[in-house]
Amino acid sequence: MSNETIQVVTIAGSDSGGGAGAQADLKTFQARQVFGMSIFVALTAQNTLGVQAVHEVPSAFIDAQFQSLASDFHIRAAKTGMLADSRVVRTVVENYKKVNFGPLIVDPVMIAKGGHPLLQPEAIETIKKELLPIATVCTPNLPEAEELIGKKILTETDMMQAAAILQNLGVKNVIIKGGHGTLDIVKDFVLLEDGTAFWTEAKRIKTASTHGTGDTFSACITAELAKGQPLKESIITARKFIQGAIAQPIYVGNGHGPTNHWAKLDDSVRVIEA
Ligand code: PXL
Repeated sequence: MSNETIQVVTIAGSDSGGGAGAQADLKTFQARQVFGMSIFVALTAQNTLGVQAVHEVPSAFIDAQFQSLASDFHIRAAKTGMLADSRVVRTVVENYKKVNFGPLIVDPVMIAKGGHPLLQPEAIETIKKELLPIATVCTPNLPEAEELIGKKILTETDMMQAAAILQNLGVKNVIIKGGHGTLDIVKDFVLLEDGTAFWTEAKRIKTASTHGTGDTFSACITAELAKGQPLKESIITARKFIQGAIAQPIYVGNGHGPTNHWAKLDDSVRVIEA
């Protein structure tokens, strides 16, 4: 029978180094047993030391990729990663509204681990006004959440307020990731559509190999949702997957290495109802 196998798509940039971007998403989809597809919106020449060049994909070719997938496959969930600029954000939003790709997970990627910008600052408003209102889940880290709400996030109360502000922009569910903080325990705050909230917490792992962490986390949520898991369980599974992918190292490159997509779920992650 056609199209019964669970299919998902990442709408993202290519990381030639294989640790982040669409490559991290596709590896995560494979590890989580869903069939992964990709719509490339930008290409990076990149390794673990940094981003050496960026090449954007023309809108007509982004349209063509959407049409190719929409005309053949049954995609049950989608995610976005690097979107480069306003033109790309708008092209993705217009296409997404025309197709039926299921829930949309928006990882608002802004800068690469080494500091190279992956989103033009002018695109932040477009993300807020046009992309977040059609998103099911948004997964900013602390610096991204600060850019989106326009203020500093210093405390747990600030994280809770940031999630509420983002939900008011139209995204149904918000995860504020705490990994860019400094505490030994990393806490993420999750605000769900029905107003309930919870925290996840896990030990910080001292490592330079965290390239592609956000991509891997959001790709895992996408995979679990596509399999029919409820959102809360999908988020907890993704937190266990990324904890494992950071804690069970692989050794690739000389800089910020990738996470391990072969890793087993790390059950040390705790869930605290808010
Ligand atoms: O990890 C965020 C990210 C997403 N997409 C691409 C990237 C990166 C980080 O480097 O290169 C293409």
